Amino acid sequence: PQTQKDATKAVHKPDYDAVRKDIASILKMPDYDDGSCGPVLVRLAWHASGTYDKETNTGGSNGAGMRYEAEGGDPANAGLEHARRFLEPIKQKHPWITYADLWTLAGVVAIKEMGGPDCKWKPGRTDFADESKCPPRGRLPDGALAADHLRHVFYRMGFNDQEIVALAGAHSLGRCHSDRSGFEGPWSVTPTKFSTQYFKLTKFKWEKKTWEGPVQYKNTDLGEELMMLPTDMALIEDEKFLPYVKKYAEDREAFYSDFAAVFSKLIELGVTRDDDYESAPTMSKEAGDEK
Ligand code: CCH
Repeated sequence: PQTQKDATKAVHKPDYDAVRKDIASILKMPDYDDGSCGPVLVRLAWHASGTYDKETNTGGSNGAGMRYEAEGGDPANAGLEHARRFLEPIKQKHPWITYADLWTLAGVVAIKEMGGPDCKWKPGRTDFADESKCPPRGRLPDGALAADHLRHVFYRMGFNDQEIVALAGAHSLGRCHSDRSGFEGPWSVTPTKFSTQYFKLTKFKWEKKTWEGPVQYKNTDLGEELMMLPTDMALIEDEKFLPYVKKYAEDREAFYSDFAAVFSKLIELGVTRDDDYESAPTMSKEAGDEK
């Protein structure tokens, strides 16, 4: 039977499951994009984490530096103010959670709720008190570039070619907005469902879109104009990336489990905790040890 002491402990234990439920409850948003803010929450978690540099052990999701102009104002982060705004009522309701934990957890919950895998998540990130520790701008990838740029950026974080391709599969979700990145349109006809669609699309024929905007590729075989960025095309043009693209297009299980492993690794980059830190119940082991 539960003792008085256990009950008191339960009350004081941060209730991450309650936060997860509240995140799940705000995803459906009929007036926003394709009816869900899930994709932009995934992008928030990724951009919070993707500034990591393994040489200097700087950047990463710890700190929630995007709250400050130094990082939030990086043109690469345009549009993510919407994601942060959507999460603000949840922060107000659960003020004990740090922004850095909330943003990464929101990405994990959104992936799961949109039909994706369970990505391990562990709390314990802290928020910077000011912007002095924000990473320099320019560390996130530029969609206008090619394979060597992808390797430069993702090797800096400590990822390999297979992990780069697995992560890119998140582009089954969401869309580009001309007023944010300059690019326009979705990659998939089901942008609010986590799937292998992005990899299947590589079998299509893509041509340069004729428009005023930056170079992007288009295909209308599925009745709707879908898009690929130059960096997406790099995955099928590069002979080392291509085998993983083909594999993930055919093997859903492999993609889901590799994606879960690499996304968990991404959101752990640069995060350090006290040894005696008590893990969340959903965490069975240290994220990122799989590979
Ligand atoms: Fe991405 N991404 N991404 N991306 N991304 C954009 C949107 C999303 C690149 C460029 C862009 C990842 C990797 C890359 C998402 C998840 C991930 C946009 C449009 C560009 C440009 C932004 C806009 O206009 O709103 C490039 C380059 C790379 C290099 O690899 C990775 C890794 C992930 C996650 C694991 C998601 C989700 C979106 C949709 C956001 C939305 O608002 O719908």
